[in-house]
Amino acid sequence: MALLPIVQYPDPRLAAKAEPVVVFDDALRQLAADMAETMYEAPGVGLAATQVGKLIRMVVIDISEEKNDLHVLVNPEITSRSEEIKECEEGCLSLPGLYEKVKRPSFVTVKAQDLKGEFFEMQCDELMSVCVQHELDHLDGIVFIDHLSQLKKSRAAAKLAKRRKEKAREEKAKRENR
Ligand code: K1U
Ligand code: ZN
Repeated sequence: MALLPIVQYPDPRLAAKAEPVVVFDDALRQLAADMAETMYEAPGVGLAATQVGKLIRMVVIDISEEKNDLHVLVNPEITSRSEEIKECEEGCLSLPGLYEKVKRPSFVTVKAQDLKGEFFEMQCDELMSVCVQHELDHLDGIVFIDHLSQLKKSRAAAKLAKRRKEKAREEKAKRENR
């Protein structure tokens, strides 16, 4: 297994539409295992293949406290969305440290394939619903701040840039004090 580098916003790969998976082989299973390890290590509750620079339609999700309930969704599609909308705070491993409220349907049904190509369906609510919608957006080149108004998005991007500058400064100071 291997930890994979996570592509950081505004890398243009995050804005690309991912291609459907057509071959269900050992290489796909290895990528899913590496993505899961990367997600657990980050730590995060989801990760899309797009975020590790692979433009294929696969995501991994585990929202359990114990980190023992891994879902791998290949070629996922939302087949129904509730009319009810809920606003939840979201984060993203490609925009670390940034948290913003996003409005999305409260409940969704997702159809996907597993690593053998078998179809399954998931009814999602609460954090699973938010996470599934967030991860599926990544496969369509959408990041969570794209759901904000232009003004809020520019403020969020500025906040992220400021945070990155501060972090770089802190790391430089740490290196110089060594
Ligand atoms: O797609 C990603 O970058 C993963 C993202 C998923 C997500 C989180 C919250 C709302 C919507 C989507 C993350 O996991 S960000 C990290 C995070 O929020 C978290 C980390 C550890 C435990 C719980 C949450
Ligand atoms: Zn994300």
